[in-house]
Amino acid sequence: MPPDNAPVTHTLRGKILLVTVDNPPVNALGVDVRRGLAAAIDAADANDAVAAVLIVGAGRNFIAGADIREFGKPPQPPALPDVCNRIEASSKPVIAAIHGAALGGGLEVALAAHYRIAVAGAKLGLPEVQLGLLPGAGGTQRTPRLIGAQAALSLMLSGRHVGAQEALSLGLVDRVGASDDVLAEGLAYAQELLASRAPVRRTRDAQRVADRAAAEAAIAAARADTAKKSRGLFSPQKIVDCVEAALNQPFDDGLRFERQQFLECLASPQRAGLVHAFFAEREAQKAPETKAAPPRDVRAVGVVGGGTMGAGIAVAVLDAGLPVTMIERDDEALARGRANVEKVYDGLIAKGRLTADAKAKTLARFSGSTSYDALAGADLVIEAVFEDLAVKQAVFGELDRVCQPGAVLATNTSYLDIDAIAAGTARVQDVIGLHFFSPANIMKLLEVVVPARVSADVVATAFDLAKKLRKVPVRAGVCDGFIGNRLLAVYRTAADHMIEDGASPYQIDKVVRDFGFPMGPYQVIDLAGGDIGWATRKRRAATRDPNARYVQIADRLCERGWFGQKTGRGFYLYPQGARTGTPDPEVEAIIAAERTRAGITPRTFSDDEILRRYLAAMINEGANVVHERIALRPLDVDVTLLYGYGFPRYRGGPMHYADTVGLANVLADIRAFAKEDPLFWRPSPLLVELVERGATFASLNQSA
Ligand code: T1G
Ligand code: NAD
Repeated sequence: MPPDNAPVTHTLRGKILLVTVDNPPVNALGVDVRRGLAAAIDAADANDAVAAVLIVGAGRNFIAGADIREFGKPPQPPALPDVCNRIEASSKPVIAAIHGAALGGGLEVALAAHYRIAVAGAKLGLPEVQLGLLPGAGGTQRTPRLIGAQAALSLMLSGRHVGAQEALSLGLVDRVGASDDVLAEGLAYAQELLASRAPVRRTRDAQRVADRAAAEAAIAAARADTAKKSRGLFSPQKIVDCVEAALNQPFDDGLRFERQQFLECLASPQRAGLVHAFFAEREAQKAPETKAAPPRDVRAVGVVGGGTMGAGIAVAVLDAGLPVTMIERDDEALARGRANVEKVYDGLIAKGRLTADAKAKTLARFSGSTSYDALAGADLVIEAVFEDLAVKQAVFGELDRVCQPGAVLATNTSYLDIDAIAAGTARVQDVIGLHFFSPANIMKLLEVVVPARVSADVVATAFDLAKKLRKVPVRAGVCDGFIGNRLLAVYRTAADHMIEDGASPYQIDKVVRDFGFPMGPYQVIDLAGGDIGWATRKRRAATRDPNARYVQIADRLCERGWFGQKTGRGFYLYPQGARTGTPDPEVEAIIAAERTRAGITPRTFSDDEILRRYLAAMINEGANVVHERIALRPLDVDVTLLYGYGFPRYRGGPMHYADTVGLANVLADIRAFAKEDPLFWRPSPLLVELVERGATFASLNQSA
């Protein structure tokens, strides 16, 4: 009998052997859990007093999958496919009773069982594709047999979670419990099966994939779809290959084929990038202040400014179930602010994703005013007015006057000095930066910008709010552009230098897209509006280093009013409001004229050189923000670029990517580029130090 503190224990309940997986925090299938499960089935088979086996999870989940922390380490037997085969081969009926998460290997364990019951709140899924993997413990062979090829492919290629009722309708489970007491429901179901002399029923023998025509059509459709949509991802096609094997090969041959494909995915750098992203986004949510102080209670939120950001922020807060009070300058602007909020919900109704009734219920928590006194009861206020220091300081003066003691005062500024904004109040300890990204109700990233004199519980409150808004928070220090916009300014400048030196903006955009970004830098400018960057450049002109190279090409376009999609042309042409631009020969002519003005003889750039310069600029500035503790760890830079700037997730972020190409190589590139421009290409002291020590950025990712 295993010791009580073993991650898997079993005890006899009448004729049922109750097997409990208890491996906090999510019952991941680490080596001891795998051994415990196999041993439990052996014990059941060897004990005549046992007529059936019931597997449950302790805590909030059934089993959340393989232990992701074991990936990349030497494998320890038994492998999970063998454990699943052992469960399936049991001579006694095995029942899985599911609550919380049954994901990846956790669902595969349940599929290897002979019967499955789920209770309300359960979430079942095969999300391995999100980790660059595939269900490698029989999932690609058992799932199609149980629910058919089309449903299995949809589950495995999307990685989405399904609830108990949908799992029942799909055929993933046999029963949904009447109550959410998983143990009671599991035991009752096992009793019922025993009473009805239910036989051992092996999923490998299920026949849903036998409908060849349907299966072949589903496989062909999935193959075409992944070719179009997988954007460089490695494992989706392999999932389709495995389901095809399930259709065409005997179970054990299919299982061997699956194992081979799984091991190839495991060895792929994409798996390493996606697993890094998985843990990095969870680590980013742990700032020192969140451990030092509990968050303040936030039940009512104010938003000042109802423009692009204010409205999006209001929607994000409303969607989190909180009441919002919006403040605007005047009635007309307030009406515009409310209309901006309503527009989001009307859009959802038009797409059939929201009912008018639900919209009305949500907007019942929205109120607006032109008087700041309306914010007297707010626990937290987010300011999103014009990007002007004096305007913001005036707003914070008003907030200081009307807000209750202990209210958190946040600014959504993109670039301004938050210490200077706070200094205008008598409560600097309550002022913080909450930098949302447009559209604020969609973009997951939230830079929590920590000024010098803010109190720890205010920072903790910001992180807690991020969780409520389902955002991914990253702690950032105060500097021009914080983490994301600071890096953006540098790698965008590197791109501008290449254009003036001979590259085409269209070539650069293609190289960046081929690397995995959804858009290149010039498509992004056209989407966001060239006028925003132009205003920033003009604001910075007075303090710009006169020795620094300044490329004026974007200014030439803005002077013509070519701001991008919103004006029908920018770096690209957008005829009739097209969303995809076409290269513009007039832009190339302007670039040629600028080269002549700057006395530059253009040269050709290979795609490889463009990519190395673009990423070297990004990585080097990433190292600078870590060196200056604007970002506490390289993973904070990675999470920022992944969630706010389109960095391809399977590459893990710029700092993780730098480790994969080798910091010495990145530094060598920077030193080579510095020969032509030593002012722009100054190697980060941190990068130099790590290379000298033979260390990696990953070595700095310990808990903050
Ligand atoms: N392995 C190791 N640690 C895990 C883990 C896992 N599978 N899942 C979660 N954790 C840690 C996580 O890092 C965090 O740690 C804590 O648990 C709580 O997680 C062969 C190969 C289950 C829905 O992809 O989706 O099976 O930060 O903050 O919001 O086919 O975690 O506290 O130190 O996310 O309540 C497939 C991944 C694996 C599921 C819970 N499984 N996990 O969400 O908590 S591949 C998955 C989740 C596989 C087989 C293949 C979520 C959750 P810390 P959390 P949560
Ligand atoms: P916007 O021009 O769309 O909206 C600003 C709103 O503030 C206007 O509706 C205006 O009426 C209102 N306003 C101005 N002064 C006010 C006052 N004293 N009291 C109440 N309301 C007032 O601007 P935006 O794009 O929403 O940007 C707002 C802030 O968010 C800026 O600081 C900007 O830098 C920042 N930001 C913008 C983006 C973006 O992509 N647009 C992204 C992140 C952060």
